[in-house]
Amino acid sequence: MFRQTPPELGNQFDDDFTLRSYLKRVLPDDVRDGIEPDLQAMGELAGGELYDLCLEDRLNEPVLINWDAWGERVDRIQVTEVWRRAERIAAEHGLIATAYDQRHGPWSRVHQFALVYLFTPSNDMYSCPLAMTDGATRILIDSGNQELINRAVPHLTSRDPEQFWTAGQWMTELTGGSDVGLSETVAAQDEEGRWRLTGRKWFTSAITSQMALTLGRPVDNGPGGRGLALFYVNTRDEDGRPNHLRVERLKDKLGTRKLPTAELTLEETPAELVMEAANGVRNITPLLNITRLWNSVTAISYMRRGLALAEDYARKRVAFGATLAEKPLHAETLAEQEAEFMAAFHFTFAVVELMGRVEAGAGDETDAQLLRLLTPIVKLLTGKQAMGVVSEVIESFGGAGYVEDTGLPALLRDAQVLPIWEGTTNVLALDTLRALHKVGGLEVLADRMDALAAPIREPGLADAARSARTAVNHAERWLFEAMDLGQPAVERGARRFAITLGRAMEAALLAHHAQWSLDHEQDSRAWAAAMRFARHGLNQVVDAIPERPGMG
Ligand code: MFK
Repeated sequence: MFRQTPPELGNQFDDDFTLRSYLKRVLPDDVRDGIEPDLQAMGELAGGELYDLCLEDRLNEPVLINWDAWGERVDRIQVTEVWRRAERIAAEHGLIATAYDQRHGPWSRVHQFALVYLFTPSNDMYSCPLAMTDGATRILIDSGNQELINRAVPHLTSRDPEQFWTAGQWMTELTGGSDVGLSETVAAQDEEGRWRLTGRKWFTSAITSQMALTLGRPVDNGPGGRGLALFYVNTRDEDGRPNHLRVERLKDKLGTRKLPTAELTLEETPAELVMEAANGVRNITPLLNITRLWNSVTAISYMRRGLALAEDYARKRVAFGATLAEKPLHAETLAEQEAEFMAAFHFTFAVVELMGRVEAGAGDETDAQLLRLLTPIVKLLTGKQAMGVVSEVIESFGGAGYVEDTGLPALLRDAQVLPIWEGTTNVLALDTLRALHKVGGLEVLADRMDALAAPIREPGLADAARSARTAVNHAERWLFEAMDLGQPAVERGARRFAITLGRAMEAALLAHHAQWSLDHEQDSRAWAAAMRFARHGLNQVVDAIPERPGMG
């Protein structure tokens, strides 16, 4: 009887040409030798034990237990088996610690995010609490609040599973998901001078964490983001009970169903100011910028996972007299997706490198400018690319991709969150304009692209790099013309503008890497991807449409 052969995964580090080739280009030999065993171990877990566990555990979901058997309100969340395993792995493999112990100086972020990239598609979105933990660690360290630093940072950066904490980030309220300045949670000081928060948080992931950073409005403050303040909260009291808060229910979401996302009521929850009693939105943005980069790493990791499965399947599945891999149109369809993935990969890790340099104090002013400008762009672009690639991956399996017990549909459902949380595509397109207004960076971007193009000799790659540069010039011209037409014209074009800058940067980085790979590895895979990617359309900018039609 005919049976279909399921797709299989091997060691996800060994099998990942894109990651290995990239690390070979950018890392000093001693750093690469130092981190490869770590990545190999994570690649083994991700393609083996953890992947199998995700498939076995497919039907389990977290459960909220509000009451214990004896009438005590406990609001405990029972997480899945994968999450319990992932928590230990995260600590032991230093998924947060790696960024902060700085063993490899400016390369520490590359090390950390290579681990995250391998781990994420096999951890049922446990990377969500990790992302917030990373962001919270950064904020606490930079806050200079020594008491909070001493209390929490050793836990957040611990490699011991018994000591390791995660941190939640509770921002979203009924009044505002994107417009955080509308938050209504009230912060008032009790007779002892202790801050207490009262309000509702409407969409709080990482509710299993030991601590959270959240926003509240001190009673005497005005409206908007400036009137909010950033607070630290212990989620449990000394007896392990919910700390003056109720977990009302878990969200019934389209995807990320293994990730418990809750509605919370804060009932005079004890809280501590992290910094000043104002400017909460500004003060929480370093956390957002870190979780946005985690989002991009998650996006490329999902693309890579989908393609690893689709490519393996294509080598085995026979239809119309040959394997799918031997069918020119099937192979071309996957190669097109591979090109999107590789471009997204190089863009994401270029931003990771910037973050690493800036945090280690090894970067200059232009690195900081570029990091601010490119963070919203890489998040919005890779989120969209993940949706496109994963959807094609599902289709490449035919009907099997649409059937739940293959485990494939969950990839698509989960990917749909990537353009939504941590700032939707439009919010981030507007943030790109905000970043340009605040720190500039277009000139620096153009200079970096020229530097990337300089060593390119292969004519096809040189063309790709030229198209990328032309797209940036066009985007810049458009911006000045739209500004003359007024703010609505600028905002209407913001998404196309940001996507154009992002795709141009992707093309430039991929072409640069492809030349290196031809020269140093005699490998043409990146070249083929760069050639395809440049044909996919870099320039999305269109002329602004005036408010009214011209007459006569
Ligand atoms: C596994 C993958 C990892 C993912 C984990 C996912 C967890 C999912 C849970 C969530 O979804 S949590 C909720 C996520 N929510 C958001 O991301 C909010 C999206 N909205 C925005 O980002 C808005 O742009 C924003 C709230 C920031 C707008 O608010 P305002 O009050 O209109 O901001 P405003 O006045 O423009 O900026 C306030 C200050 O912050 C300004 O500085 P100044 O006070 O000095 O002038 C801004 O320049 C600064 N700022 C804003 N965004 C910034 C920033 N600074 C640096 N970086 C940024 N991104």
